Amino acid sequence: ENFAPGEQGVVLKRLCESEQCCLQSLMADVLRPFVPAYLGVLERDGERYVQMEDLLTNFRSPSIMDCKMGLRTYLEEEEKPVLRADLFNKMIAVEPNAPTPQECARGAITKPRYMQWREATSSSASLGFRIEGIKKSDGTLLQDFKKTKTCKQILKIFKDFTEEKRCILEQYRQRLIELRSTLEVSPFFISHEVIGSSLLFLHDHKGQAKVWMIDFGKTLPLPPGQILNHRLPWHEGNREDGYLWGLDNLIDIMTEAATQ
Ligand code: 4IP
Ligand code: MN
Repeated sequence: ENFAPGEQGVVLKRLCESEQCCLQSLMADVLRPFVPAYLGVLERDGERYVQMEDLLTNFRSPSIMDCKMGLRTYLEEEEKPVLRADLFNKMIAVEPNAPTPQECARGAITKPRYMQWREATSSSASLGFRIEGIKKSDGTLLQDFKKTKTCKQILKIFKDFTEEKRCILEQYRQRLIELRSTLEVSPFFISHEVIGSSLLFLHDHKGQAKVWMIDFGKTLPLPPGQILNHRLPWHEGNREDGYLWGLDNLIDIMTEAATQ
């Protein structure tokens, strides 16, 4: 529901101001080669869309993996006491015993509670990233990763995803290492809290493999002068996101997959 069909090579995503701001600033940052090109705003049927480069166009029936980065996946300002039955239902669908007796009695939980449970049940809390979904080149969708938590499980998924092709795994590893060194010098990255953003992995049978940063709807600029480390633990108020810590762990697992 967030996307609309665009011209050849262009993705239309429902406009979100914080995302648009990020894409715009990223075009002038060292991170530019790691994000889809921003192509401006388009209005259609009263709805505004951000236009961006379609990353898939250079690939022939690509295999796609989305990894959500960071140890925290919701904004601190989302700490609202709103009780939501839909999130309670999503929780019990994965883990019937997860809610407390009080939560069961209410049949509802808050968003931070849901998001923290998602982080703890997956690898977000323990490794600083999690696998969200995979689409194989034949079109099969794999989305059952909500309980994928350990390095060993992730290693196996990386190997399955790449069919253990050394050349693919090695390109992914190289690209992630380049991304890390670029993030470490990026004026954009040091001054933004990056929440709920993903790394998009794409490879095809021609043997190309690449990674991009996507989804900046919850990436927010810090007040002037404030910076983040991106490797420190989060505590209420420090706004740390664990992005680089997660990337360190992701690179370690990709390296293991590439060297076995
Ligand atoms: C979803 O949980 C994802 O975290 C969504 O993030 C988030 O949207 C949803 O919040 C939350 O319910 P599951 O992945 O377990 O389904 P993303 O958009 O990155 O997939 P937000 O709005 O936080 O981006 P709600 O509030 O939309 O339900
Ligand atoms: Mn996403």
